[in-house]
Amino acid sequence: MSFINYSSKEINCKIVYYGPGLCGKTTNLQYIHKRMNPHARGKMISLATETERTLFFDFLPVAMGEIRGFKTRFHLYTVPGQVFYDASRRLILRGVDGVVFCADSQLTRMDANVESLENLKINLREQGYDPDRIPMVIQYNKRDIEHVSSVAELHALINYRNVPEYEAVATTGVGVFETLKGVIKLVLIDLTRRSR
Ligand SMILES: Nc1nc2c(ncn2[C@@H]2O[C@H](COP(=O)(O)OP(=O)(O)OP(=O)(O)O)[C@@H](O)[C@H]2O)c(=O)[nH]1
Ligand SMILES: [Mg+2]
Repeated sequence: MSFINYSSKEINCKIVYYGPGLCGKTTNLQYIHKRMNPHARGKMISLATETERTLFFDFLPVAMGEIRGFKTRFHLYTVPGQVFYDASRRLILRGVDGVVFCADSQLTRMDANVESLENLKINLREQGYDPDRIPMVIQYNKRDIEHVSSVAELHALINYRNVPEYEAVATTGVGVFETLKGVIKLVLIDLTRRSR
């Protein structure tokens, strides 16, 4: 739930990167952390296993300038994609304002993408959200790999809401900030609509 503090003139929003294991969620945050002005971002916190799989979450706070005199801060989280960490995913979704669904473009990961999307819908509903209305963008990551599905195929498989979609190579940063800006835009539109 976005938090507006009128006395300190701050808006805080929570964005969650969701998607199957190894699709590149943590890599997105690492790239944002690396490329953002240190004044505009806080520390990145990663709770990972020894093999770098996300164990609980990654967290990165970023500042995005002012809107009508209010400082805007976005708290970026990733969930652990591995199927058995579902309780953690549910917890991390609490209070979410916007979702980046990160899909793995590799042909071998299509079932995992669909499974993760279904899991997202279930967990959003459980938290009282309508999965068809929450601000969301989709990222088709790993476009640099050889055996990938076409964007049209991915769109047909995943993007049933026809939300903004971005091709990405998170390791080199292609599409990473476009994705972030896309979800922030939707979150702010939603915030304006709700506070009217
Ligand atoms: N070739 C290629 N590799 C990528 C890309 N994005 C991420 N990777 C690699 O994929 C692996 C998994 O990336 P992570 O960011 O840890 O994946 P994750 O979604 O956070 O995985 P979990 O924490 O287990 O859910 C790492 O070795 C990354 O370097 C990409 O666009 N292209
Ligand atoms: Mg991770």
